[in-house]
Amino acid sequence: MTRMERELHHRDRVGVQDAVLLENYTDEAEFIGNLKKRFKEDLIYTYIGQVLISVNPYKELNIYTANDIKAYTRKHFFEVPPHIFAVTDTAYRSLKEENLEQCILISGESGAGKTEASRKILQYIAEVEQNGKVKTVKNKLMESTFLLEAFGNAKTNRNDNSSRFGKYMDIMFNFEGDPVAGNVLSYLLEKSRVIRQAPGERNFHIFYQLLSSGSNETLEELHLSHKLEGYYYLTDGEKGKLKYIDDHGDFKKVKTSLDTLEFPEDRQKEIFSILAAILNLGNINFHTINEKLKVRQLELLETVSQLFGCNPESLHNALTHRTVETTRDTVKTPLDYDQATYARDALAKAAYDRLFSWLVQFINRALSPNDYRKLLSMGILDIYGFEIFDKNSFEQLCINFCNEKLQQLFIELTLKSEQQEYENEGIVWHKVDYFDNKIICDLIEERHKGMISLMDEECLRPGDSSDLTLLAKLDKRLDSHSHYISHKKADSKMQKIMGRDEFCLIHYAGSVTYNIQGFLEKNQDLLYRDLREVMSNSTNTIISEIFPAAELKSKKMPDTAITKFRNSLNVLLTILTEKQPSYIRCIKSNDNKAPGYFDDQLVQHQVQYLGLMENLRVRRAGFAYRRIYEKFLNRYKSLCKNTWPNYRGDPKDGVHELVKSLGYSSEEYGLGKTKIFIKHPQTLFKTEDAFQAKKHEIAAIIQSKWKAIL
Ligand code: AD9
Ligand code: MG
Repeated sequence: MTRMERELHHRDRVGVQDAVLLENYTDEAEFIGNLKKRFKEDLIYTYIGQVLISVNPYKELNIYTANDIKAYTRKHFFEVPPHIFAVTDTAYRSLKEENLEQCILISGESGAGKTEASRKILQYIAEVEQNGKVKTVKNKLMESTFLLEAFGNAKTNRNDNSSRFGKYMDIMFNFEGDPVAGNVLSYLLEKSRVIRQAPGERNFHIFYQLLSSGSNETLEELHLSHKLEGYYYLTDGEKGKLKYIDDHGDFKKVKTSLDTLEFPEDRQKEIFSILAAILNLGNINFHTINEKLKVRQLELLETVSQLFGCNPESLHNALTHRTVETTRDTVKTPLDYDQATYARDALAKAAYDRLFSWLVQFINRALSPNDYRKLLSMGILDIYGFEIFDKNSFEQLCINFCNEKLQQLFIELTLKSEQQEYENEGIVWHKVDYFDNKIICDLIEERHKGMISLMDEECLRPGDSSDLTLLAKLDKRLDSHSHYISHKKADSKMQKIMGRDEFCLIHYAGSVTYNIQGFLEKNQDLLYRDLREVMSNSTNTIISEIFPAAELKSKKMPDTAITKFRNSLNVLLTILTEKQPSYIRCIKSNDNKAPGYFDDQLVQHQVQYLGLMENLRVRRAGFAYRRIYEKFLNRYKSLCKNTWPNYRGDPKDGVHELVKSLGYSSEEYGLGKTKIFIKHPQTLFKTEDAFQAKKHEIAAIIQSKWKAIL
């Protein structure tokens, strides 16, 4: 059976592997029907050209074995069924053979399968080249992702293992193509989770792992007990243990990771001590004695101080007072109950957030290259997906803004660049319209006018600024923007569900209503100087490192949280645009984590906002496949007597000869400056089939000749 016949034979049952092959390619229902058909057969991967679509199966599939890895190694992209290994292998070959730096960009909403996808990529890289020398680096890469997930992931109402930080991991290869080093950049950890969780959600995994698995002795040393309900910072959300999360087993894995990454034993102790300090700190309360605010549980204060490695009196003082420096002198003012509670929580958040950054730095040292010869890198971007909860806050705005920026990058790199390539190569084609979400990115980040500027202005304004004055400002200044809906501007139906302290943004992925409460505080991200000072004198070496004394001397106002985030995102985008991108678009199959269930409506929504139909139209309107002349000629030269066995002229002319003899019609292909463009994949398949037949023919001839000689 030829490839074409096989293709047709299977099509009824398993759909088409590349949506470019769909007859009614503009028909969304047919596109989704194809995904569904494949999903029902456990075929979760489908292409749009080079872009991989992955639909979360919510069950373990037996498709990631060592044999599968072998099956995808050194294969042409279109010769094997769609798979994340095919994308990884193609990127890896391009890095190794063409010396091009790569990045793999994984997008999709929360729970769609991004983190799982990034693990599979790493698995492939770790196994594809078996070289004993680099085994330790590979182990370290795998272990570091596990460790970061323990500290940076949590159960949310969307995903039991939701990434609460953005992660960009560079894997660096030497000239032989072996992974020899790595580097991780982390983005904005959702630190408010340390002190509070929404109903049904959990704090970061590591707290539960520590409590459920440390031996009694270790827990005693850390002044902890197994009882989750004993900790104020753990009681807001999901109560107790979850059957389907193995905290006990995971803790052992965390220990293994720490050992593999060579965290010294005393550093490990310090890490756990900080975690224990945070849990105990959350239980501290305040009361007033003789009109003075004091910590209610002095014994607990002793414990926390011991765990943080700081002086109890100083900590007591710093939790209940604030020193303000004016131009002339310093004034120490007592805090009221709310301010002290705020200070306590701010300390817990800062300690955890800075500990996380410290871990990333330590991991980077463990993964750093041994020598400084030129290395090529492959970056994997796995960030938190687009989120819509019943109640959305500052954190969701940051996460969704990040997703807007990535969608913008996708548009830049695939839709715009596709046009650019035709222009560069001098190929005629018809432009396709698509929704460009730049308008929403601008609404958020435009200098002086966008939300970020307005938020920062309100944070820095002395006097009576509050969340509500910020909301009033946003409502007034952004009133005319088509993607900003204030309570006043909303229609009557929407007004009923929208609070007066809310605003709504029409994101590329859907409308999200944000509650303004806490925006200013979270953006300002203030930790009183007194607490930073106490921490900087700590005997816990990690604590004194992450609260450096030098920070206290700086007179410069630190950037706000969202400004820091925007700046680091823009740096990331610059890094990404300099690399060869591959795209994985993850789709969530249903909202209930149900294995094998395909919710048509939910998928349709994602197909729409991910712009997959536009992606497909652009792909079809243009040319589905393109190849550099030399490569095309090299592979198929045996199919034409004028180019076989060697063609000595200009490769472009050779390709022209070749396609003429193959009988390509003139609308079927275009000859650019450096590449041949082929309109329909079927044409290339036919050529590939002819090539395979020819190969066998040639092999048979050679074999019979050998036989004759022998
Ligand atoms: V978030 O934005 O970090 O909240 P992700 O990262 O997109 O989200 P994740 O990869 O964590 O989602 O996937 C969620 C769950 O779906 C996993 O815990 C698995 O149970 C399940 N999943 C995802 N991809 C696969 C897969 N290829 N095979 C089997 C999968 N299960
Ligand atoms: Mg994730």
